[in-house]
Amino acid sequence: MEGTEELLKQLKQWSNVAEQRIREIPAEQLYVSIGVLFLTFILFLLIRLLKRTKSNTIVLTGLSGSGKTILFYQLRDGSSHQGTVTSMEPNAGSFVLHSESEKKGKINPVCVIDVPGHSRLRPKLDDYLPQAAGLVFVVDALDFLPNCRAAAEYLYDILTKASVVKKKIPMLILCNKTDKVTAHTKDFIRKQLEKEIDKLRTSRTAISDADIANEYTLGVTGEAFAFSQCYNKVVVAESSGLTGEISQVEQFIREIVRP
Ligand SMILES: Nc1nc2c(ncn2[C@@H]2O[C@H](COP(=O)(O)OP(=O)(O)OP(=O)(O)O)[C@@H](O)[C@H]2O)c(=O)[nH]1
Ligand SMILES: [Mg+2]
Repeated sequence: MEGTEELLKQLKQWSNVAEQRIREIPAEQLYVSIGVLFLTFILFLLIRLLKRTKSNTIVLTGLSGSGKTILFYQLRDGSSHQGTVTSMEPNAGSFVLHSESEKKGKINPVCVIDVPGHSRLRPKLDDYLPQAAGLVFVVDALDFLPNCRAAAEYLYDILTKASVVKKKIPMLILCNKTDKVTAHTKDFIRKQLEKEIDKLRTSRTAISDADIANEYTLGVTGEAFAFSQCYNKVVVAESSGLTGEISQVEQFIREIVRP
């Protein structure tokens, strides 16, 4: 008991001395010190924030059968591994792109995640979006028209997700399977998807509030939808996972994850 009283007395004495010392400091000096402390704190927060946003993850998404897994193999091994089957689990790997494996010097690896397109497995995408630095939405350019609506719906869902909008995650719409002459061009695919999303916009905003799962709305009201109106950058490119023509997707990846 006596010990506690003694300690309290001592503490009071110390606080009095501290108060007196602070009073003795000129006001300007005090403000400068507080300012410096505040700035250091802000700088520390900024460094933490910048470090966290520097992700090297690229997420491959798109409908089932569009060619994500073959692209994953091409990026990693430079080979299509003689075909694939519908994926039941995401594929993930951190590697230096196969086309860069001959290059000298240290090259930063890329973490690529291939999320299956089956509707039951699509919710897995939400697990990877927080760490995504870029998104590649793969479209089957060969069998495009019958799947246009479904692709537009999936795209709409992704482009209105808070995790994509808030972080403005850049997206590449990759028209795959261009090795076949009957494949549609990327301009045709872009225009069709824009038209389809425009229709979706009207129908989805007409649904009652309770049913709306989309977190953000797309485009400019009163104007026809175009990808250029998106909060994040959306670009279109072509590829063939089968023949290994993947330079455009590699370029997109390397613009985000610097080698
Ligand atoms: N002609 C042609 N066929 C391709 C190309 N890329 C993929 N395919 C074929 O398309 C089919 C589907 O390819 P996958 O890579 O398994 O498709 P996926 O997007 O991973 O499909 P899920 O795993 O179901 O989401 C396979 O039979 C491939 O051989 C391409 O560039 N050209
Ligand atoms: Mg797959």
